[in-house]
Amino acid sequence: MAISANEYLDNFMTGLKRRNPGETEFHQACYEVASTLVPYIVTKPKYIEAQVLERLTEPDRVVIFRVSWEDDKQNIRHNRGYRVQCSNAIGPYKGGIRFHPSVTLSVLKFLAFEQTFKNSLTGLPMGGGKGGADFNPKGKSDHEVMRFCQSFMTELHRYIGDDVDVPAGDIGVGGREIGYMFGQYKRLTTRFTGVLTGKGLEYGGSKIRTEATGYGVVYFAQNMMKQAGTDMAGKKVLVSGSGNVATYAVEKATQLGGKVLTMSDSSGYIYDKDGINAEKLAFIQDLKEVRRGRIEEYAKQFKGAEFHEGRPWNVPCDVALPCATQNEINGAEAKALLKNGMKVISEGANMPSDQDAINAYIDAKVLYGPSKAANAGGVSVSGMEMSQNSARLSWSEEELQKLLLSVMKGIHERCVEYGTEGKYVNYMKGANIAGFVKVADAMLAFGVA
Ligand code: NDP
Ligand code: 2IT
Repeated sequence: MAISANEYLDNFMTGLKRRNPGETEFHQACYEVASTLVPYIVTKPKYIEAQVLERLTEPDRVVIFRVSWEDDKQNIRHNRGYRVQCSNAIGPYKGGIRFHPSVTLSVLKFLAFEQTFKNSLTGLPMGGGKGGADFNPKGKSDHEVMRFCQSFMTELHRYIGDDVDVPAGDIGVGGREIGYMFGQYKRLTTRFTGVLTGKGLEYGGSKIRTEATGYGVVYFAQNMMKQAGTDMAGKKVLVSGSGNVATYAVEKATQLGGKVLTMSDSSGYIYDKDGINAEKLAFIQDLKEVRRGRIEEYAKQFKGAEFHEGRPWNVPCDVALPCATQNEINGAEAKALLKNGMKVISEGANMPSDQDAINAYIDAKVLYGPSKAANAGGVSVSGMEMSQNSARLSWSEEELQKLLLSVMKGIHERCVEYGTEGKYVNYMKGANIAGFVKVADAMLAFGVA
């Protein structure tokens, strides 16, 4: 007799937890995918017999290395560096690098796993990987960051390459860090290739890569809202974070007529009842990117704005765009959002909602755009940066804007195709199944590997 979905899921999770003890973020991400995927694959014996899900949750390889560097006072410092190469079934490993003290193997395994599905959903030929270090860039001088990045790349360069594995930015890694790492790669190998994306425009970067993730998050929300017969105009929007993704999500939501009431950092959030317009956003960008200050300064600068400790999810809104980090919305916060009228959530951060929060959105049947679909605009333009580098060309901004819009529309369509349940679109289910099918079919073509 065929195994039931519940039994399969239980066995799968028991085995996964036994093989990966203590890796709670990795367990969480795998459960989120498996809980929607298993009912689908139990009806498709080819995936079960070939153990595709089991193989996909065991990364192709993980590299862990020491990163030694010298601070400005000539103290010797060291951190732990990683690269998790999850799957190259449909293209070279692709995914960001994160520098944050909370980085662990579990965090990077969850991110690499998610990235594999996300990259598949884009329709572009990219596998999934993620890397990083438990380095804290806060309070470090530019020289310290440069020495750290150079040391990190001195080890990492052996494992990456333009047809092998192409890293990019993530939390704590932006244009400055990519520049230092690309420079070191070039020095070590004498090769000028598209080995990293998110590069400066002077040295092979793509137009709109910086904006792409945040814009894409709003485009995904807009696609969901269009399907439901509404739009962004006049909506009250909450954003968390004040980094790369948050900044351009605020910009695009505002351009489309939304009123953004909040942004945040790890110390708290600002609430501006008048809305964060372009001029105020420019202040935030200078504060965070150039002066590397704290968000509280916003409340001192603009009359009527308030600073609060904690997270912004108790502020009433129509649309929520979490753009900071994983597990930044728990079940109680999700319920508060829903009680206060939230109808749309589009995730900029990776796995910002915990499982209780996701269950609450789906039970309430609101429009829920899960991260692997909603934040795929960034890696999509990274894929376009790779194509431009290979062709030794650079495409116009207009062309790239069109491509980003069409990739986000395509992802939305794939989610609708696999996630429609009567009148409701379960975008999480749609994203997980659509992302899986392409990778799984490629794996089947390779036989046992
Ligand atoms: P940045 O480093 O530019 O910004 C991160 C923001 O999140 C900062 O405001 C930071 O606050 C806040 N933050 C980070 N960690 C925490 C925490 N533990 N608690 C509260 N706030 C926190 O990163 P990005 O904007 O690039 O990334 C944000 C999210 O988007 C991440 O989940 C990332 O994986 C995801 N993402 C990024 C993509 C990209 O292209 N960059 C693509 C797709 C997803 P503070 O300044 O205080 O540290
Ligand atoms: O989570 C992500 O998709 C990213 N950090 C971007 C990855 C990339 O390769 O552009």
